[in-house]
Amino acid sequence: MATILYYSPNYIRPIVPVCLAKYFKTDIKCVDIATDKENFVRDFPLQKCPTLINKEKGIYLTESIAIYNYIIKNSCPEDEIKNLLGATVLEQSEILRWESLSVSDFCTRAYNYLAPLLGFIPYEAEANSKAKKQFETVLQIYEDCLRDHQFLVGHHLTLADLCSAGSFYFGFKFAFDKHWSKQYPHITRWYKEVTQSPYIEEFFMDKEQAKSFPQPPN
Ligand SMILES: N[C@@H](CCC(=O)N[C@@H](CS)C(=O)NCC(=O)O)C(=O)O
Repeated sequence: MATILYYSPNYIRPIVPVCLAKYFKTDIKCVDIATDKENFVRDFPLQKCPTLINKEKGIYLTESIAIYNYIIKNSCPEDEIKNLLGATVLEQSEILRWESLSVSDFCTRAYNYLAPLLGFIPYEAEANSKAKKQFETVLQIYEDCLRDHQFLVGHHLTLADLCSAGSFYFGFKFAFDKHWSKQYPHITRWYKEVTQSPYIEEFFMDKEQAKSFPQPPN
């Protein structure tokens, strides 16, 4: 029985785990939840992606960070594991910090601000203005770090960058236009560089930046 990594093309958190499973040529089978809904819903009552399962081997994982850890530690040589996950306790902790920020507060705040502008959920002016400020706070944390550093942790690409770039994808696809990039030049420079890395370039190579930022409904 193959190990299954459940994803959906509609969700961002599974983007990089799927890329890594492919990049490392693992035998993990990437399955779109829409094609295996019954098993997915039965095995994963939270119904969130990504998830990883192999009942025969006793593998049952939810939560992106756990799945990143499993894929990387099982799939690449020791020196590459150190590069991606950190060589020292401090590096490992800093990488985990960005992983967690990017799959939790970043995603939540991006959704709260952008989803009403994109018509995914109802728009309410006061709530959206508050959501905008909250999202800008997390964006500024990235911009400030990347103003002084090429990558989020240390001097080379780590999982902090890959995981964070995955979370930025919907923003760049639906909202972060050229005007936005002028406000956030360091995030934009970093995003271009990280999404061209061999680990994830296959997914990102044909993806274009948003042409305009969505505006509140009239
Ligand atoms: N804490 C989980 C969150 C997973 C999550 O919320 N995934 C989204 C896709 S990016 C999802 O499955 N959403 C479906 C839903 O909320 O119904 C993780 O880090 O993996």
